[in-house]
Amino acid sequence: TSKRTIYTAGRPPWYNEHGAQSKEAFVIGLCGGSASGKTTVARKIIEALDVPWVVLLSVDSFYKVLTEEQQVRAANNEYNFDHPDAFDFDLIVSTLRKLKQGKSIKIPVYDFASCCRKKEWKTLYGASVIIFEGIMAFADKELLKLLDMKIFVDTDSDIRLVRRLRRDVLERGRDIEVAIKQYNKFVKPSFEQYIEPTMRLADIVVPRGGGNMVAIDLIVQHVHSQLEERELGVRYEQTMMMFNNTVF
Ligand code: UZR
Ligand code: MG
Repeated sequence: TSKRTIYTAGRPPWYNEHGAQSKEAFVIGLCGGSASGKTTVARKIIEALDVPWVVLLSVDSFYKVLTEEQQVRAANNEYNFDHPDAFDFDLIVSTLRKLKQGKSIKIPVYDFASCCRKKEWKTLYGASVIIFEGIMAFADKELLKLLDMKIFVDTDSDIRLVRRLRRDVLERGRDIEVAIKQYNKFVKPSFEQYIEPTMRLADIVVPRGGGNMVAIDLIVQHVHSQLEERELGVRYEQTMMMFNNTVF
């Protein structure tokens, strides 16, 4: 296996058009407004994909640790958690890049009660498919380069508002007035300014969200064909090495 084939023209079949090895994990970026149904779409994709190694990674894990002054503002509901500046994109990009290369990574565990990272980080192992979801999944140029398929979940804002309030009040124990105030002050303007414009970066827009099984089926078909293509690359490489062993 030490002999190398010299290519004089074209690119080896296991390299993609950007000159990178295409045997990396397939990364799906999943963006959409708060409470648009991103997690449901991700879960449906994972179920329908039916491949053993899938990882779901959330932008929510990468909130920045707040300074004392920011913590005071957060306690008074004056800190904007829906702004791109609230996220640690450097850590997101380096982490996702490693995971894509098949390396194991550690992700921070964010505690919304203290607005801090917990002491213990969570270990994730490489997968064949990575789903990266969050309101800011398309908000960084370097991050976008890592995404092989970009999906935007487009759910009406009244549906999102109702879901968001229900989740804040029933699941997160927040006061309804505070939740409404936060929605109007931060969630809605940030959606309009930073999230909705990134819809045009998507390869696929899924109207309505998790109930749209036609869209989910189409997405899954594409991922399956991409995985097959990558496995073909592996088989071709093995064939070449066997050829070399036999001939030389
Ligand atoms: P999504 N969020 C929480 O409040 N608590 C959590 O545990 C996770 C998320 C909020 C977050 C942002 N802001 O507005 C929104 N805060 O949910 C993003 N605080 O999450 O995409 O699931 O709606
Ligand atoms: Mg979520």
